[in-house]
Amino acid sequence: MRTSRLFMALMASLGAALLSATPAAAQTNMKINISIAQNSHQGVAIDTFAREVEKRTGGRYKIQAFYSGSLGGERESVEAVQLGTQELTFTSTGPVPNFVPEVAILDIPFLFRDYAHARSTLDGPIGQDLLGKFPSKGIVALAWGENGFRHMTNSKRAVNAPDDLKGLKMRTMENPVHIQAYKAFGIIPTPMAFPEVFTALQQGTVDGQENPLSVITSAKFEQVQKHLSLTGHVYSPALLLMNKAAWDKLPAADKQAFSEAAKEAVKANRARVDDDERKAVADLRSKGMNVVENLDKGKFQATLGPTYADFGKKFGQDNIDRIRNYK
Ligand code: EAX
Repeated sequence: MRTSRLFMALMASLGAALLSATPAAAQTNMKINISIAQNSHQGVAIDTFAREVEKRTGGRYKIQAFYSGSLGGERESVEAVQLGTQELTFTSTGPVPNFVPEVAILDIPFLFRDYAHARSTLDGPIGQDLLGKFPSKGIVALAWGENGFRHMTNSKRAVNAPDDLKGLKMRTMENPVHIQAYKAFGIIPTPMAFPEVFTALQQGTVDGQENPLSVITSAKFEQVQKHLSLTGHVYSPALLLMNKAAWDKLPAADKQAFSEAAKEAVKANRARVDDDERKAVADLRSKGMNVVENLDKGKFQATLGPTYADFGKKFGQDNIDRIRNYK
C-alpha cells in the first residue's frame, strides 16, 4: 500500500515534469505578400500557398499573407526577401532584373506567342535554368507563376497603332527592358511602384499604364482610365521567392512541402488568369471602358527594330531565339 502510493506520487510528479518539459509543437511564422489586391490571380496564389504549406506540415508553419502593397511594392519586397526581413513574396518579374539580371530576357516584348508558349517555356529547361540563378543572390525561387500578357490603358485617346502612343506619359514597372522598349514604341515611360499607380492615374501625373487584364480588373483601373488597347505587347511572368537562409533552415521533408505548395499555388494562379482572360473585356466594357481589340501587333513590333538588335547583343541572339522557338 505504502509502496504503491509512493509509486503513484512519483509517477504523478514525473508526468508533470514531462508535460512541462514538452513544449507545444513549435510553430514557425512567415510572411508573404503581393502588391495587388487579395481578390486577384496573385491573391489566389499566396492564399493557396499558405493553405497548402499549413496542410502539408500539420500547421507547423503559419504563412501570414499581406495584400495591396501593405508591406511595400515589388522592388521593396524582393529586397526584403533578399535581406531576410521577410521570408516570402510573390512578385511579377518587373523589378527582378535589378537582383538577378539574367531574368530580364523574359521581359522582351513579343517574345512569347501565347500563354501556352510562356508556360511551357518557364516550366521547361529554360525556365528551370533561370530559377537556378537565384540562390547565389540569397534568394530561392520556388516556382514561376504568372502575371499575364500586358495591355495598355490611358485616359487620353484610343490607341490603334504605335503613332497613337507618341507622347503619352505612361507608368511602367521599374524594369530596364520595358523602359528601353517602351521608349521605342513612342511613349514617355515613368517608372513607379505599383501601389502608387491608381493615385497617379487619378491625379493625371501619368496618362496611362500597362498591365495584364487580371491586374487592370482587380485594381479597378476602369475607374480612372477610359481606353484599353489589347496590345499584348509583353508577357509578364511572376515568381514565388523565398529568403535563402530561411529555406536552408527547413528540414528536407518541409522543403518538399513548400515546393509542392508552390506548385499548387501556380496552378491556382494560372487558372485564375485563364478565368480573368475570358471575362475581363466584357466586364471592363460594361463599366464604361472603350476597348480596342484587334490591333496589328506587327506594327508595334516594327518600331522595335534597333531595340531588338540591342537586346540580341545584350542577351545573346541564340538565347532569345531558343525561347522564341521553344515548343
Ligand atoms: O504584379 O507593377 C506592376 O505593374 C505589376 O504588374 C503588378 O503590380 C502585379
